[in-house]
Amino acid sequence: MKKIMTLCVVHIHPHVLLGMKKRGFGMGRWNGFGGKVCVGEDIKEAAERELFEEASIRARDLERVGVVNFQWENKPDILEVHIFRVSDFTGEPKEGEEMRPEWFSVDTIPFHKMWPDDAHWFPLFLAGKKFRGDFLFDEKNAILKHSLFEVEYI
Ligand code: 8OG
Repeated sequence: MKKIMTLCVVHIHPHVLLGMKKRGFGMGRWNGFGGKVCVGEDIKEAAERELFEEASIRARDLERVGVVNFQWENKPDILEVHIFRVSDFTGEPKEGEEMRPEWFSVDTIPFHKMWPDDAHWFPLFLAGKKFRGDFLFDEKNAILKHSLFEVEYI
């Protein structure tokens, strides 16, 4: 089954806002803010809602820049993650039940405490590119196979 997910990375050069995931899937990793798309909302609305729920900020300018599929060996599910760049927002990032937000310089992004695919697509993200990708993980979340390419339109 395919699950559609969102992921917002606030990028106000030379900084990005990441959140430490405090519980559930991806716990202990820094990541952007996002989650599942609910019935009745479109993907962009879901991205805006999750950003507010997890970081207490409202996107004023968000653009979809990537779509990446994640699959695990011997598992039927496909996560289709829609990645958004947020380049303006209102409010103050605030810690919630799920995430602890923190600003990082683009030179010190903590890739060793992030999903392993992030080291692949973040450079494209930071360079302002649009991209599509596919990643296959093993049961320990190590990358077995991947493809990633720049696209003109997403
Ligand atoms: O609702 P939940 O917290 O489970 O949503 C998971 C979030 O994690 C969602 O924003 C999508 C995102 N996500 C994955 N896989 C990966 C990944 O491999 N890398 C990154 N950076 N984010 C991911 O589900």
